[in-house]
Amino acid sequence: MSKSFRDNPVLGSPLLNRMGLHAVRLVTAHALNRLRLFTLAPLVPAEYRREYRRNGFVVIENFLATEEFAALEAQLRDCKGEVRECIQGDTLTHRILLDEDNLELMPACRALVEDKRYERLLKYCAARLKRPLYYVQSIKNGFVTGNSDPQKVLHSDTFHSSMKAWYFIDDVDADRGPFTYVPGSHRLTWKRLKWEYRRSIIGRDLKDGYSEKGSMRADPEDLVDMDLPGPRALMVPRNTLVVADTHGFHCRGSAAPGASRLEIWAYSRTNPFNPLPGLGLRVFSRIEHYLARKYWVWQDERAAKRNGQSSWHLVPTAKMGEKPRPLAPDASS
Ligand SMILES: O=C(O)CCC(=O)C(=O)O
Ligand SMILES: [Fe+2]
Repeated sequence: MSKSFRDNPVLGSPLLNRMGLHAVRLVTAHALNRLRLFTLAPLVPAEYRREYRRNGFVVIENFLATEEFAALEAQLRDCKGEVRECIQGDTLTHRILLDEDNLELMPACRALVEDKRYERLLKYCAARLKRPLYYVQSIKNGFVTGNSDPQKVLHSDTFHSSMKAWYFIDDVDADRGPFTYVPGSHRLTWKRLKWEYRRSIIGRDLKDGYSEKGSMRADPEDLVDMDLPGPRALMVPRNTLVVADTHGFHCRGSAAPGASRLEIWAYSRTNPFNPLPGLGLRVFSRIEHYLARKYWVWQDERAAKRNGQSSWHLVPTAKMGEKPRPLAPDASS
């Protein structure tokens, strides 16, 4: 769904936003999300629904039995499949799309994504019945020389609810950039609505690189303005599942250079103006995977013509488990 104030002259119009365009989009999207969540309530036990509605995230430790976790970990430490890399500041993200071919190569991953508890919780939190996209993901902090990682600044991904989930294979302590969330910041309170309204009027002129594209950054004063508590870093042991509504303010915590985090990452975003949760047909996922791969190849070809590399470029599979090399002496400056 279109969200950029800068690139969309209608959504970015100061006049229309002064008249309430952004605010109306927010209120409508939130009301319809509540309706879809209500429809999907039977999928998930009441305690998780309450936690998600109250905080905007759910944390489940010891998600898999010890032997299941061990099998999954062994498979992920020796990953198969095509790895794509994205460089953001000094941080690398490596991802393997878990489509049918890769699930065939990694049956322990299939066992997780077909685990009904996992699938139903993610679908409920996404308020959508279509399967989320699943990836093996490794976040490698300070593996390259660059500016700071933009994911480490507190932000809301978009104006409406969307679901992301992390099933951690590594212990996530303070050094490994723990997922960090402002509890309750997914709710559309009157103060949040006023903050969003004011921001939307100047949205297209904001210059932090993200807010103007519709992913609002928030600093500590903004949180005070919205009566929100401080961010909570979710330092959790391996074998923990975290599911979050990334409309709420969140970021990746700061990390020690060279620290990495391995996880199964899932993502689902819906049309926020659709009142229905849709269908869960597998064929939709197959089409989505096919289109994603085509898109990446098209981006590779375009980048090659400029003698560059696409933002999600291919790297050898062995890079997934790679340890950091010593950085250049100026890397930390
Ligand atoms: O990796 C993380 O902990 C959070 C990154 C983030 O902001 C996102 O995936 O939307
Ligand atoms: Fe985010």
